[in-house]
Amino acid sequence: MNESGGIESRYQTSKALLQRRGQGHVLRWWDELDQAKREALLADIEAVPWEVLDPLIPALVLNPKARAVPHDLAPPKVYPHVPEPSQVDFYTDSIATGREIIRAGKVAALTVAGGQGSRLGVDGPKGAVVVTPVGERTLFQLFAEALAATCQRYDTVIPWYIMTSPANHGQTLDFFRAHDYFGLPEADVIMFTQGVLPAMDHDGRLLLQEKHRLALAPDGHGGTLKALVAGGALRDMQTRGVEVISYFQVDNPLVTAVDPLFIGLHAKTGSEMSTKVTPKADDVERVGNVCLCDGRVTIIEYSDLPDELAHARTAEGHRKFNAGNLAIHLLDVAFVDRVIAQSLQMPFRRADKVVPYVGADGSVVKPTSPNAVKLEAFVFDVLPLAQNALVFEVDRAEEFSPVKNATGVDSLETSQRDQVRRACRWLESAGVEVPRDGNGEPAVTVVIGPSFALDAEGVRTRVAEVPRLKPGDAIYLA
Ligand code: UD2
Repeated sequence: MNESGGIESRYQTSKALLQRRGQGHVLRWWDELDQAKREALLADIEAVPWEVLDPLIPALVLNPKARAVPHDLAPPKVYPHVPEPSQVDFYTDSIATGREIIRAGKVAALTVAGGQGSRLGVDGPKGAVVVTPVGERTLFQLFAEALAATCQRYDTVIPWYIMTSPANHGQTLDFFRAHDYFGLPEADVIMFTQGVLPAMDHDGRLLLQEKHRLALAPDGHGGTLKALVAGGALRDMQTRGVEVISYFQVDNPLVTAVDPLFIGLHAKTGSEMSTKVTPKADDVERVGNVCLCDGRVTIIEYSDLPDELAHARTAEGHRKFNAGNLAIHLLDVAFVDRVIAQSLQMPFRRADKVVPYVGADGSVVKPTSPNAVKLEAFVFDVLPLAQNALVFEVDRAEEFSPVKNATGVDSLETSQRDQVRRACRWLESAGVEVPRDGNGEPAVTVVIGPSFALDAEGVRTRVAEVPRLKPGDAIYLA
């Protein structure tokens, strides 16, 4: 069959498939498209996972029902940040176990970086945004420095898997190449792309972002597991002997990328998937709520938790659902393999978004209010399937200050403030005098890069290299 015959039969197949679904409008500009654009549009149409999408359109787009919140929610068992006296030995043993696991090369790092940094107003990969108030460090470089320092500390290799989306994969790859992978071996930085789903209008009709392109969106960080398998990354982990994945989001510069205590607790309790939490800042903080439902660790996103539960108090007057999800997880490779092998259909959620689209007259419409539905899966939805899921509480000031919004909460400003606060706490714990203002805030802008120290302990071993600090100093310790 010649080329045009090939594309003609593909066109007829797609046309029939679309018309059966009331989506014939997707091909309305076909006659004016050149060969390359026809090819591109057919490729988009043929890549749509209709077996996933078909049931979701009526369920989530046409007749959306409020997600049923389990009625029998209870707070989870939480391993405290500071061990109870009876737990001290267990924690000490766990740190040693975690270090052995890291040293044995059984840990991989995984960063989910496929989201569209729309809230930050960033064009391009969020990981390429400079987030330190001094030292010009991007998120990706901070993680790269942390992984390099961890590999050096434990004399091991920690492969780093980075999930991108089709929209930012090329830019992410170019960014790492331009920076020579920040000194990491290129073979140990493995990028893989997550799946996409078409955006739709409220009538379930697929939107075109251009006359020859569907409006496509990443399928949520829940797409990580399927993408790990589909792209061969999980197989690569198994080939390397990796047993546990240290999962974190691209937006949190304070994260401990590879945490021996967390890994040790996870291993010693036989957990298949573990998650870090911190006490919520307020009843309705925009984080997931880690709960128990039918005895299974479950995360209920803030947007799905009824107000009466968000404001619920215990008999002692404490917030009942207080374990805020930090999106810092550990997943056993064997668990991911089992879940995907069971071809688990991740539950999808509806997200109402503003999506530009090609209007009836062929021009691009840029709505000012949500006009479209995107469908995304959440990785934490597999937590209930994990045996012995462990919930570990950490100190927010030490591990969590994401850069999500242009201003306000979880912004560049709050994250830079928290980077400096943490650095100054670490310096003072090492006996360094830190000038502070009348409010007790640091009067210096100091950030401690992972290549200088990964924690307060690391600062104590290098305190001789810290210059005397004067008010107004701006120093990045590298
Ligand atoms: C997430 C959690 C929230 C809390 C918070 C901590 C969800 C739904 N909510 O809120 O409970 O833990 O983080 O900061 O997880 N991403 C992809 N591909 C996608 C979508 C997202 O890689 O298709 C990445 C994205 O790059 C970002 C992270 O996932 O690093 C979270 O993205 P989000 O904006 O969906 O979730 P957020 O930040 O509202």
